[in-house]
Amino acid sequence: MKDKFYLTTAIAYTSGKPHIGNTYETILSDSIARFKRLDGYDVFFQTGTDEHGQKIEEKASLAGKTPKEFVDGVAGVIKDLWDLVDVSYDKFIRTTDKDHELQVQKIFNKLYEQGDIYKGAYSGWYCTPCESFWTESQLVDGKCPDCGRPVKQAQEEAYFFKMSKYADRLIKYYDEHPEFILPLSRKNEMVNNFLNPGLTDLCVSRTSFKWGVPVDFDPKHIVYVWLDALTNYITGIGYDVDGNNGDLYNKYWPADVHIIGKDIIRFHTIYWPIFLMALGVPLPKKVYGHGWLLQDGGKMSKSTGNVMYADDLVKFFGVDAVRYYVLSEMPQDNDGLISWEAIIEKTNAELANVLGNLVSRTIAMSNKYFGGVVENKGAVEDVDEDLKAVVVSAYDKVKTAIENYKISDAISEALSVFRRANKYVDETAPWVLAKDPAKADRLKTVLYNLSESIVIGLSLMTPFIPKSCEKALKMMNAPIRSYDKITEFGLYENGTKVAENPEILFARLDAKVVMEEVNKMLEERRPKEVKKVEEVKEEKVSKPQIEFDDFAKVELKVALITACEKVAKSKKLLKLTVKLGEEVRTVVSGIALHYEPEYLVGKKVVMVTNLKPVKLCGIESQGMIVCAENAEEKISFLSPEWDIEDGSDIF
Ligand code: ME8
Repeated sequence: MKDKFYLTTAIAYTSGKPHIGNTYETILSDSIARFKRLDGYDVFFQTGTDEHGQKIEEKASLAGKTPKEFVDGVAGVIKDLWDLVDVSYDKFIRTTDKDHELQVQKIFNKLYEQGDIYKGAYSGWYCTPCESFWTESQLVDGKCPDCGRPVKQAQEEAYFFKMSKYADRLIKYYDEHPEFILPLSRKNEMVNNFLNPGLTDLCVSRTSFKWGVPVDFDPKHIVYVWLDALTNYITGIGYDVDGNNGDLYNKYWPADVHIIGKDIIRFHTIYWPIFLMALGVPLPKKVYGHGWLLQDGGKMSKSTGNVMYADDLVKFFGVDAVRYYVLSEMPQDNDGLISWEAIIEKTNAELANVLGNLVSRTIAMSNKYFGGVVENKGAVEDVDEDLKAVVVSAYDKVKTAIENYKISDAISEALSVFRRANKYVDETAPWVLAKDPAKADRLKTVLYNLSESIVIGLSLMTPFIPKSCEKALKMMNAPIRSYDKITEFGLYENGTKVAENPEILFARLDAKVVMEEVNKMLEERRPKEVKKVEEVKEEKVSKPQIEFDDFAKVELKVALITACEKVAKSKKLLKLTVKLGEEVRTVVSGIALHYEPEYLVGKKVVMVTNLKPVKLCGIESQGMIVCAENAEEKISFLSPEWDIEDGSDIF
């Protein structure tokens, strides 16, 4: 019987369209799933969407939709995107699936009944008209930061999970399973920063919003989104709290690996195992926290601008060039970089020049010299042995790299087959052999060895770039090589006829031409151009020096723009709603000639928060958005370089 392999991705938030970083994770998981299937495992691959919570409730309301309408739309977008990049999942779970929601309620009940969850109180400063809790530091002059009215000390009931009860068991589990957390450095981080200082009980219910799974015996409480989301890994395959588990669960649990990003390792290696221990369910075998795909050196986030999306990239480069780039550029335990230029360079250097070129010239030579028929005429030379040695040893190297979650190494091992074969073309110089009729058999053997190397190389590349490999194997007129025979050389059927008119697998890209198109697309999405100002600008005079204390009077914070509209009576003004942590304010800003309102929603900007409020066109502006202006009077707001929380101080 085949060994089973159950792998999962994190489930994506349905707060908006996933960027290429989120998409990387599903491509990464997909390439592992595909390799394992080819390697003889009985694989189950689950992905899906995380659809509850306050943020999604807010986004839906901003979009004028019910939360369910909103998440249905975004889940559809996510599914389409995963399909576009050829993610071969077996199950797509949504946390709004009824069977999942039911199990979440039952899990909460069970944990409550056995005493792991208890009812307690959450205390803080309460503003009655706003129905909001604030911490001491959030108050402005001791008053509600939203409406400025007095606040009072209040307590609100909430449910808590007894995390500390399980801390020792978890540390023991880590020690007994050194392979549980990958990369290893993360384990120490979890132990030193969270477990050793002692776990505090976790608040596992909320009453401040409605969009979630209600606690069934106390429905004004909504189950904490992480408790809801994490359980997808078992509910998706048919876990049942009452013991009526489905066949998939019985077969596939525990998961062999949860693949997630580095930012959510704590939830997966502390909360999740503890919830499972409390439920009496075996723990997953491994949690792999991959690095981040960074754009222009900064973290990519749905809420900051300038984000790359897989569908745009696919439009320019095709799906496999995108898969290939992200997989080969991400190291195992570090972050990776992505840019349009780097994708062009890599596609040309590796996919076009090494892989595509070998396939096309080998097929072209077979057609030119032998009417497309490939035959092995034996008579092995040293150079053939050398080629074979590299080709037949590639599988073990790819496999070892995959098993250690070193996917970029696995790709470069697979590519090494094509590199070696290209070198073999130079070494054997088929065009010279072709000139001498006495060397026809040798030329046949050379082309056979190349064809066989190509089939093995394509079979190893299939998990990473499946469609192109399928296409190329068709051109070679050969099936994918089964992995249990992939270390043998010489199975390419003698007398096979290759395609007469092979397609170009990866066309060489002209960076200048592609970048012009890319910039045109990006420019169209950017805010409106401001007309160039013809008159010469007054020379700017530097301002006089100030003391630090003068500067310190200005309070600057990171603000998230949650809504934006034109001010009816003005051409220049936009009315923005901004969020500063728990606080929400209205700001009127003179940037309407430079930005479309829709473009600004979701952006994080720098805001002066202690300017005296002023009324502009009848609207009270409670702060100022800071902008930069160039010599042509083009204006740009300023954003943090990575996705720092709104409300953060700037100094
Ligand atoms: O975290 N590069 O969802 P999410 C690589 N719903 N990976 C990235 C990334 C980047 N730039 N940005 C994000 C959530 N990710 C939760 C998960 S699981 C029970 C709940 C990764 O849509 C991120 O680390 O914000 C996460 O693993 C995945 O994308 C989905 O992120």
